[in-house]
Amino acid sequence: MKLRNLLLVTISIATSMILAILFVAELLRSEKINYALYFDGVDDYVQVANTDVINQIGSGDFTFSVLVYALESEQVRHPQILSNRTTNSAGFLFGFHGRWRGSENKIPYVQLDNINWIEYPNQPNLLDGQWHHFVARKQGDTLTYFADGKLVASLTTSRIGNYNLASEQPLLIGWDLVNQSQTHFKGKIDKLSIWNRALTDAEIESKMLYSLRGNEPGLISYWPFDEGSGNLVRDKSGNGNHGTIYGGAVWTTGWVSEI
Ligand SMILES: [Ca+2]
Ligand SMILES: [Ca+2]
Repeated sequence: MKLRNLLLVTISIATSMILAILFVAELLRSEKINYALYFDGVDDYVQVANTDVINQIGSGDFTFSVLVYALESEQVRHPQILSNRTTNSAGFLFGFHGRWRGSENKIPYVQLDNINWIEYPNQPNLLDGQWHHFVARKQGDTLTYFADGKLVASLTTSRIGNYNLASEQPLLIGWDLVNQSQTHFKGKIDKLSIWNRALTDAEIESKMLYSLRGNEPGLISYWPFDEGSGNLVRDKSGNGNHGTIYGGAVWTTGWVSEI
């Protein structure tokens, strides 16, 4: 083989290898894109048809976890993240309550048994145009809230412990069917998960909720919101609790670690 041909073959092989490396790098990059779902605050929501997602919890322990990116000034009065209410006293709410009793911002909370469990001062503002992590945990008679991994409030009563949050209403993300005009959330929702056990303080502080595998003990639904297209929101827990997008909620960039 002449030197010139050898050189051409070498260049050709090298080019192919570089292209292959670039192709693999692009594949890896595209798999790492973290999407979220953007709700318009008007008529967007996601419905999970299987009521067993919540009903299997009954009056047992639970943990709800979500990452949100939103502005309070753009919200209706009580924007919700999760709900399954059929009436004020059947089902639950997990989201934000309007300013109340002198609070300076909307209050991250849970409603159980027709009670808004929010009687504490200095509520954290999670609707300030940055990503925030909000967790609500029920353990026995105690309901505890965590903002960005830090415990911010804890309430204890048998009324919390005894309440069964099951209902006949499918689970909704971003809206509440009972208070339709005042509950559409406006902003991004990412990495939403539901557990049928009380996560420990350490688990919540560890940021494990930012990168779940899907097979963690007690995880009964996990929506990473990474589809990036289409109207299906897949449950990565393996339990098949997929959601359907209504109202035209759009895919957008998700939580990013540097924030
Ligand atoms: Ca995501
Ligand atoms: Ca819409």
